[in-house]
Amino acid sequence: MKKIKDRIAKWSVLGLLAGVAATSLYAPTASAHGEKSQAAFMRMRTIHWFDLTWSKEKVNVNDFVEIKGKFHVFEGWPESVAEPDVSFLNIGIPGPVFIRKESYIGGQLVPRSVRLEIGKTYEFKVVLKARRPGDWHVHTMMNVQGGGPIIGPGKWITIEGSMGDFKNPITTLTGQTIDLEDYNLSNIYFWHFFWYAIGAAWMLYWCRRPIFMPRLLMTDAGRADELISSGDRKVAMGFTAATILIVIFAMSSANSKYPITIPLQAGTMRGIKPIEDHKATVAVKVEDASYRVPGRAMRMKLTITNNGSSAVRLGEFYTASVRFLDSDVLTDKTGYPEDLLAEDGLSVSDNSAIAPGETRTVEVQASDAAWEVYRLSDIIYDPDSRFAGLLFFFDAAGNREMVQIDAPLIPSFM
Ligand SMILES: [Cu+2]
Repeated sequence: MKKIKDRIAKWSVLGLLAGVAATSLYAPTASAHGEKSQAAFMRMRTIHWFDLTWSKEKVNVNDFVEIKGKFHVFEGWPESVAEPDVSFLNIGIPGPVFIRKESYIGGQLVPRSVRLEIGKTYEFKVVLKARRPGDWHVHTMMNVQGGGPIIGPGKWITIEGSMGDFKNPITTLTGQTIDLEDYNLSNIYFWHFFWYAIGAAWMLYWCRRPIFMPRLLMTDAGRADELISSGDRKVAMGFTAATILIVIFAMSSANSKYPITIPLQAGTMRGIKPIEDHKATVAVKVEDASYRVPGRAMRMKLTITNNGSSAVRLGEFYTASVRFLDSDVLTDKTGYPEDLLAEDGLSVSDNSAIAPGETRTVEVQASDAAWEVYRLSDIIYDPDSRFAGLLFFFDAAGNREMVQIDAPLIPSFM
């Protein structure tokens, strides 16, 4: 019996050590931050982010980074996500490692929620100011009331320097320049400490005498009145009067020190300007689309008609942040996040130029590890097996035509 007990003890100590070692030595860096676990069909069928640029990949504390781009609000918005009537252009970062200095949609400053229209394309710009040193994965994202976060592509940006140097100056309309990083902090410390101290003093006043048993017995014996003396009453009145007086005095002194104050500014902004609609000169019909389970690719059969005046080739298919390019037609020069860029992930059965007026049916395959890494393959678990995306066609001069596609996506198991 003793032997078995010893053995159990020995093995549990070993197990504990192994557990501690495994958890303390294994510290993976997350490369995506939330989007992978979202339903694939929702990522494909809500917002399409494209033409993204990042002004810098490495900055010092207090430097600015500008993220620009466009987003298209997909026509076939899912029922399970509320329509983007109240949306907020946000930035996905682990806390304020940057501060958001400015954000614009359609040239308009958007510090508040906005109303977006389904089917429209908008231009946006976000200006960030570096605050905390480190390597940060920065996402543009849209918060939709009743829908949650819709996360765009994330890019690693390095901040160097020391957070102690960070400054956030603003000039108020009363002509005073303050640093928002520590403005009003000492005042908040003072008043909270002050009232905590008064609360503690009130408790201390009573706790100097025996607190529980003698008082319980006195009260039970019907002598409760003797527990509160006339001196106690005076002290209580003093506390009451002082509290009210301090509140009134402090309020009037706050009013005289800050005579001009305004309420919090809020309210959804409507009338945000989308990019002018442009009727695509290329028409695409998805005949069918499928993907292998398991697998890293999806394929589509597309009937493409060129209604334009110059010959075009298919250069890119975008879905859910992943860009599949045909390197013969398009190479990325924007520094798009590597894990989301399939530089040669798009293969078209016949990608010779489609002449004006010509119609051609082609087999297109979009394949990359990102399909699995970003769990687009998990559409097999979704209750709506339809995809959506953007196709980009280019003519010889480099002019681009964007066509949105949307079709059922059928798994194939054999
Ligand atoms: Cu991330």
